Amino acid sequence: NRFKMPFLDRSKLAKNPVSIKLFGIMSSKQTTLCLAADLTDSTKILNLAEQVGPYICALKTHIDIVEDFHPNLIQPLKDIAKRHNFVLFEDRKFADIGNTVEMQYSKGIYQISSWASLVTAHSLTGKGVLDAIKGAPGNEERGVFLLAETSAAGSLINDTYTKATLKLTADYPDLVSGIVCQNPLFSDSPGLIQLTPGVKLESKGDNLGQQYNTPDYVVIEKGADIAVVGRGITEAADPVTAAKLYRDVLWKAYEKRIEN
Ligand code: BMP
Repeated sequence: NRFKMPFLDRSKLAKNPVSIKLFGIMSSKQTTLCLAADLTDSTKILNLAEQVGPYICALKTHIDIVEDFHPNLIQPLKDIAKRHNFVLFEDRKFADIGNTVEMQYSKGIYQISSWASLVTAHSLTGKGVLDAIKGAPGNEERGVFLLAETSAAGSLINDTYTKATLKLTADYPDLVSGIVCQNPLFSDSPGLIQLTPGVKLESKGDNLGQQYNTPDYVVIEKGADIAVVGRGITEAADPVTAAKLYRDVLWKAYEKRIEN
């Protein structure tokens, strides 16, 4: 099963090109850390990306929170991602009918499909979302992380929804990179990546329902392959030291998990 398999072995079983790339980056840079760069200022995002670039496998954005957004932000962000070898990941959580998603993904001021190798989507509206992302113009290399669970307290997602999401995933092996979830929902399908947000070394949550677990717990007990860390890094006194620390702790947990 995937919990005991090294990433490089799993990359051979992955069908999505971005997953294959991610497994390679994770192995060579020895990092499973995805930074949630939830900052509202372009320059701050670029500076942070440059500084923590060596320690992350992916940089996750919410591009619609950037107050001074200009398309000029994208090229330098792509350059930094290339130089430090990490993947750009827009956490758009698409959830509309396919036709609307296609436009949201490729048009408007953000033109997400032209720069983000990875995006998130809700499975709520079914296969149309995936068909839209698959067929829209933009970068050839694209992957989707489908939300099967959330870290939010009181989430309306239930077991039936989670199971149906996994079933949908199976129909799009070449498009779906992985699943966003909190529990080890799939032990087979080693080509799929488990992405787990709500990760922090300390603190139990925020006042808006976020629920945190520690890096060790999510990787060893809950099967996380990639851990998303936002405020644990962005709000640390020294974000670069914090990123290094999260990277090290997460990687040790992964090594412990695959150890026989
Ligand atoms: P933080 O570590 O600061 O709580 O940030 C978590 C990030 O992960 C946010 O960008 C949020 O949108 C995202 N996220 C989450 O927290 N829980 C989920 O279930 C899914 C998410 O994408």
